[in-house]
Amino acid sequence: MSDSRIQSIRARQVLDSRGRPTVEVDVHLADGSFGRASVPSGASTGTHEAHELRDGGIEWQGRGVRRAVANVGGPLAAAVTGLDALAQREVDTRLVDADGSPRLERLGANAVLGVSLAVCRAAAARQRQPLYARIAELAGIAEPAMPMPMVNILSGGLHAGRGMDVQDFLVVPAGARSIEEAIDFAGRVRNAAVRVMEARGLPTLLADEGGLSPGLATGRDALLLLVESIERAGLRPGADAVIAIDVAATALWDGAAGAYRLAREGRMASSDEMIAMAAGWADEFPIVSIEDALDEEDWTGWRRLTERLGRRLRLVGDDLFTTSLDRLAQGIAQQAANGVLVKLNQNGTLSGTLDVVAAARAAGYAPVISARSGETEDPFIADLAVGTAAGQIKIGSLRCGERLAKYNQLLRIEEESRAPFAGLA
Ligand code: 2PG
Ligand code: MG
Repeated sequence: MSDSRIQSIRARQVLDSRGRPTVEVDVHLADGSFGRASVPSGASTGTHEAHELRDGGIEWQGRGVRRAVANVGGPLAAAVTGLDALAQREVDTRLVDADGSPRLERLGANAVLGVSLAVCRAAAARQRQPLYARIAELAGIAEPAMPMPMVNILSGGLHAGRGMDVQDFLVVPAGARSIEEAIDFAGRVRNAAVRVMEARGLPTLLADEGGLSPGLATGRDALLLLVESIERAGLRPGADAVIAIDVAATALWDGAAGAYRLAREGRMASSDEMIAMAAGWADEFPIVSIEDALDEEDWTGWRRLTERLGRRLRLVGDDLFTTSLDRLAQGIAQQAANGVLVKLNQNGTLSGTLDVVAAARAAGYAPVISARSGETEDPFIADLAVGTAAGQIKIGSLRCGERLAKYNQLLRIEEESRAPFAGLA
């Protein structure tokens, strides 16, 4: 036991994929084992997410994380130095208690999460275990499994200068039999989309997650383009490849107007009209999952949406649940949604995140492990998806080093582990 004690913790400010500061943490154990982790950051964020502590002021346009870094080296290190790194839950509880606020406002969820993840890596190193195996142990998962990726092809919303109202159109390589084949299928679709867009004179510049942003006026237009791209890739829509959507509707909600603003379409939509739009897409296209079809506080709408489409589609709550046990429990009680997006930094600790995955599973809500639009080269979520056998992962497009770091880690895990490929459950 004594060798796995946490001996030292230090943090630094590094940059994420948007060139914005974020927290990186190094943890050393008494036996010399080492773990490092860095923290992602969202753009389309939910109100109830754990708090990202930023410095304000002039430097780094107010986005510096020097205070979070100082909190790691100060109060957080003081709270957990000397603890056994193998006792992840105790470590996480002490971190949360050291902060003492409900959403980690005081010391920052970015500070807390960095320590939580780096401790897990150090513990895995100490046990000479792959990270996914360590996570599986913590999650009580006997059989880790490779997740089905949903891969961003077309971007809009806050990830692409609001060039389209809907944030993400993703391809799910449903017919693939391995991660490798899934990535191949998705890459073919992405390249076909480039060819289709070039032929139409549409711009093919990259959005924040490496997707393409054709700036089309309606969701239907984007779906037509995506289906055409699947066909051009030599794949069968509905069989080899199906479609997922993240509407990110919280970013469309106009509180003053009491309606959703579809700016590119030039109209406002009520909650029922948003539901009708989603139902229309699902009737016409091979869609398997829709995330955040409605605003984070539109509970009545979410209940109606789930009643209407919940038997046909995965209805995933991102801003709705913010990887919070309380919010998820509220959703389960109201039968709102039937899937939950899982983002470590919305929650703030690894243990807290594992609790959300477990609660989702117990209620029949599908967990989807997700990256943020602002990421680092840390591939932690690849191991998280395998270790929890979550079934699905959302990383972004097949571009940009911070995305590829995760896809590449999945390829490595597929090679070295015997974890079966989940397929599309
Ligand atoms: C989302 C994520 C990832 P962000 O909305 O699901 O695509 O975006 O990190 O900006 O919240
Ligand atoms: Mg989302």
